[in-house]
Amino acid sequence: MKWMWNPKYEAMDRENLEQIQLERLQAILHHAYRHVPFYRSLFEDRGLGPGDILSLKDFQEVPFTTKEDLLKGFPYDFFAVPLTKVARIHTSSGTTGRPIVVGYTKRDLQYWSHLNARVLLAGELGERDVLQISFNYGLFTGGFGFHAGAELIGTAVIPASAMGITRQINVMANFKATALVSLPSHALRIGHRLQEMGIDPKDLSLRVGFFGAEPWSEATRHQIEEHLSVRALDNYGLAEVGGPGVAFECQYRRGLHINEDHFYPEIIDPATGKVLGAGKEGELVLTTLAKEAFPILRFRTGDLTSLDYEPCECGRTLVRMARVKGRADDMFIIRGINLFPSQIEDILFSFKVGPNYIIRLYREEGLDQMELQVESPLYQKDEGRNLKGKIAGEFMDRLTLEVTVNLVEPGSIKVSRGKQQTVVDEREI
Ligand code: DLL
Repeated sequence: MKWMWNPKYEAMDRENLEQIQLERLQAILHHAYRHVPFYRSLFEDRGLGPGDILSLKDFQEVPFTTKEDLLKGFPYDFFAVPLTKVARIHTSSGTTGRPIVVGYTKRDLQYWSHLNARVLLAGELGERDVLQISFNYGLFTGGFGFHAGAELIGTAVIPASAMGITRQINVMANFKATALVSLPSHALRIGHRLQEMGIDPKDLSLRVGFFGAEPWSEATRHQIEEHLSVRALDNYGLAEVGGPGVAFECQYRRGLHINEDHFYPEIIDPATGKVLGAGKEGELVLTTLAKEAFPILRFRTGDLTSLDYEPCECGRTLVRMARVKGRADDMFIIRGINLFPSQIEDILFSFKVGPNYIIRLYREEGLDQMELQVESPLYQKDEGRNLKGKIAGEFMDRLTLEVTVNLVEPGSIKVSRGKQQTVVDEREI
């Protein structure tokens, strides 16, 4: 029970846990049915009532909710409480003006802070620690989510937020940060800059880092651990179900424990929607079990993983999800911003370019970069330079994303017969 924030739930035997899940599911189904017209019609279309779900197995009758559904409900259609009861609003990252808007009641915020405390305590964070949070404090869920969790534990928090790498390093060194919360790619950049500055990471006070919000690999973990002299732990979450605090690694690092008393996980075959058994890889589907403002039923996360129900050596019985293997759709994440190629296309095609283009993702000194190669008759002309600047400006305006635009000769981009491969990802994660 050491290093568990809520041992009662984190180490509960499965029979009791499933009973709690079922009771909470039934309550959330009623709540969603009563207060969100989308769910009411979803049920009615199938001739189902929320009272028809008598077991976890029955729950598989409930249709999925997708990102597209949520976008159609912009901004507040999925809120299950009036705005007077909403205490906080965040959004999913990576948007073209219509993000997925999520809300929290006071109680949701309380629960959320406990869930993040679980993540941090599993990394043995305590009152003696100084935690630097390098996630953006804003509409993104990362900064505020971890902040509240750390405050519960009683750790000294440095809300560094999104500032430049060198300033992050100065703060880290001067304030003697012992722990770091950031994107893994951000930690890599910090590591590279430390090398450039000739700073030995062992001279810093860092000992543990909590990284998430984008895919990363074991290879990246090794690099971060070496360059920053920290123990690196993975954590997973998404705005649609509340932000960070959904799943986290313990010190054994054999998968990420899902906070199952708050999120009911299923793995489905992304092509057929069929529920797959333990150990099978597929798309993660999540249902919130206790959210008041923004309950979500069977949300298709798009993230590919598998579930392992064997109890862990740490004593937690919470199921473990494997490190996210990739996406079931074509979403990609650049510097923590989630994007679909269609969003890039929307901006590109508001200019007279195309029809073919390539999105090249690569990394320079640890920093994600995006190059857009797009066909245009102006590719060798002076006006071309102007056009490139305008396109890049539009990306900055609409997505706060720095991109390099290169115009290429019309017809020079190879068109494939099947699904066009528009994203070339050269980043080693
Ligand atoms: O990224 C919430 C978060 C904040 C998680 C801070 C962890 C730490 P979104 O912006 O909605 O929310 O992006 C969610 O990011 O569906 C995954 O595709 C991806 N993702 C998040 N964590 C991981 C991870 C936050 N540990 C989307 N490994 C998710 C791989 C991750 N992918």
